[in-house]
Amino acid sequence: MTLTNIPPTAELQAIDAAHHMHPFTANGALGQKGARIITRAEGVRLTDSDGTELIDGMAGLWCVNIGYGRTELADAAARQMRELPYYNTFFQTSHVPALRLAAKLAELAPGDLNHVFFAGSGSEANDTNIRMVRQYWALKGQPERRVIIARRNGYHGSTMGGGSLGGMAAMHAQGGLPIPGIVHIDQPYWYGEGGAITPEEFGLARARQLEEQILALGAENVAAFIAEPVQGAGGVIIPPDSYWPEIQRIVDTYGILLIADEVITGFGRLGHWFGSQSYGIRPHIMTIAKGLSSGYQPIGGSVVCDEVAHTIGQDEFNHGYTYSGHPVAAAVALENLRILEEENIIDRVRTATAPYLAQAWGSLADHPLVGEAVSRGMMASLALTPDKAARAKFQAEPGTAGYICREFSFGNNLVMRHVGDRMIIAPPLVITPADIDELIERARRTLDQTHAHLQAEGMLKAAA
Ligand code: PXG
Repeated sequence: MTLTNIPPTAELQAIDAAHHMHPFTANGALGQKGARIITRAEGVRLTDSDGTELIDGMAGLWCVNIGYGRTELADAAARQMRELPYYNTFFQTSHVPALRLAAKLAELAPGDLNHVFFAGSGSEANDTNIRMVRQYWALKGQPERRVIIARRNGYHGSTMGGGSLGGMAAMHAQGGLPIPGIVHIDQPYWYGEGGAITPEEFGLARARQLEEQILALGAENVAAFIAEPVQGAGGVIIPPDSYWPEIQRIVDTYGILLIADEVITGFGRLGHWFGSQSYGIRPHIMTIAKGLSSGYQPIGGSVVCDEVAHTIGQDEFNHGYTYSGHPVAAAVALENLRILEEENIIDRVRTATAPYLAQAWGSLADHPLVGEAVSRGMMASLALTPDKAARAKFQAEPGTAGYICREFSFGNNLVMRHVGDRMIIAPPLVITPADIDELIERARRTLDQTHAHLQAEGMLKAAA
């Protein structure tokens, strides 16, 4: 079935500009330019209102893990809407999709992460986490353990809580963030911040900032540490191998809770069900969203270990959302998990697709504009640079070259994002080697065009 009678693009853009406020957007400027309007999608490809087809290198917003067009999920939603479109899980009631999804997640999650508190999004789930870890310590008789340590350039959502946990300076600059009781340490970004030391030394040094921060605050005041196994929105920052084992040692030593924000890294993106498994870490809580439903329905949650869940269960936890465990979203998530499992999509990522992507994406490192080209699972990034050997930044304001590159990429019908001057992709997990070849071909053409443009404009200059 297709949607028919879509008005001309200019008309849609005018309506959009007049009434629709876009997230993370200067809406005035977008209104002048006009948004690209996506009308359909199938597999790894999007179609816009002009009928142009694009490769979606970002899986929507890091979420469409099983790809577009899986009608089984539409059928699951329709079935559930007919049977029970909504009911809540407050006030001593439950329903079948939510309890089944909680049980399925307990089965898939590592260790004793056997309990799920549902939310409508990753941001909401992280807000839940802030309240849950503080309530946990209060119930343990240590109410002064309130501080949550997070990281600069981490991303944990856009609510007051999520945006505060995140370490995005541009977000903190607006609206009074961060809320009290959250402190940030530096990120394990060797390429950008590692200077002359080796990645392994740098990974240890950045992990030890956690220990220094715990000691500075007093361990008796620290509730938890939260981090993404691999930073996504921060630019696909892959930590050195030394980083996570040292973090695990530190949280174990000081008995603080570890929250792994798996919103992007969950559900196969790193070749295991969860990124924590890829890195061998043992979180007490995992934040989930995005790939849980492959983005077909908005749903997120906190997957919680026995100790924390049993403690929280000793008293009323005064927290929850109208749509916690929404039956339609839960039914769609269950169908998504069935497809991921039965079609061995995650095994294929680990054994075939991710190695193929690593090799193909890695080949871009020979480009004169590329300082590094790295990947982990189905997340990949490259650094644009005016001087490869020096890992130099551009003289132009950060993000200028990245934005130019992004514009060429869209022109080549490839959705590739920029974060500052890093270019990033995280395609659907079902992308084939042939699609990857096409993606890389478009990315290389994009880099050539960007390089020529920067050269012509005299912008291939390193910052002093
Ligand atoms: N944690 C992580 C690790 C995320 O990546 C969230 C929490 C928040 O999830 P919700 O569902 O509330 O959006 C995210 C979301 C970007 C971008 O620019 C990334 C996200 C959201 C919007 C934009 O890469 N990640």
